[in-house]
Amino acid sequence: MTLSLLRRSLIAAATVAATIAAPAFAQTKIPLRISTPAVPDDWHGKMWTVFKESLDKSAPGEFDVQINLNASLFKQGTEPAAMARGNLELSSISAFDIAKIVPEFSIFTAGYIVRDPQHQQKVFAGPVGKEMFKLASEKMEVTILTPIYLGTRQVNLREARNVKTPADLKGVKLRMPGSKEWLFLGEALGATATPLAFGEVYLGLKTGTIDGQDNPLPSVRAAKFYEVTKQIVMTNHLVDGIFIAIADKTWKAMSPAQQAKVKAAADAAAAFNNDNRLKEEAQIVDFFKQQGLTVTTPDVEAFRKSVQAAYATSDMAKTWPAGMLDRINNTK
Ligand code: KDO
Repeated sequence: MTLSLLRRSLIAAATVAATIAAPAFAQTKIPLRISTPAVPDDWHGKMWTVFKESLDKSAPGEFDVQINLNASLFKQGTEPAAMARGNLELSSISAFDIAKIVPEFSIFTAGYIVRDPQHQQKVFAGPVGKEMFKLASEKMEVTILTPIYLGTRQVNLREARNVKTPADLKGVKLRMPGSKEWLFLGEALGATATPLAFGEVYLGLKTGTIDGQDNPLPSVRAAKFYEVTKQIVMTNHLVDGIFIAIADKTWKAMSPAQQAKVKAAADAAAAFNNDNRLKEEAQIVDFFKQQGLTVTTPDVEAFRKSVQAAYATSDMAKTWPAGMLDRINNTK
């Protein structure tokens, strides 16, 4: 065999070996399936693109981020169960979802406890948040990566009416998401709470199967509920939060470096949502007025008193950790 022939056969043999061995070395991407009821135009829908872009940059080729909006993969509220079963890796779960399994968490579903977005931020970032997130993580097989400000919930009605106090909502079929904690909030506002998934609210308002719904105003805009309603009542009844959570099985299988990158991506997504949502909330009322809606201010103190009394005497409040309400109230 000549020298060049020998070289060529060696190269050929090496190529075959490399081809055979390749699959063993090929890096398998970690799938990160996301499911959320958020609509594409809402900030907590758009934030997942920020999450994906952040990971694609910090960990190229390591993760396969799959974003499913509009509850297209899992129904609203079923995400924690899907995560525990291993069918879903990530979601933004609500305090209401958590409260179903961790009753103590229902303190964050109660109206007029968290005062404003800054208060929420301080509560979640401080010892109260740390304790409560740990409790949720332990009982739910998920890890809470970061809290998100969903916005301050307002009442949005199909037909305009004079609403000053909870008594003025008597008989109003107010759509709420379908869990007992949500329905409690709707009833505490004085309305007849009617369960319905977020994706069905637009049609419900259009056809009149419901008289109204409650949501933060950026979501009222993004989901176009203003097209089928006539009034917004600025009750400010719940400074709402959701939480980017990841299935424990996925989280624990990651290296510390991967965990740090996923956490940083979740923080970037949260910051994007929070900044944009706060900015939009500060000037969105004009948008609704331009759309022909009336925006009214009720007697918020009357709502606060009545809603707080409903919670104080509820069975739900008995599940709140001792002293927790005072600790939240005293967070400045
Ligand atoms: C809703 O169904 O009203 C709600 O605002 C509840 C939240 O917890 C959250 O699920 C949200 O919908 C969706 O993300 C859609 O914006």
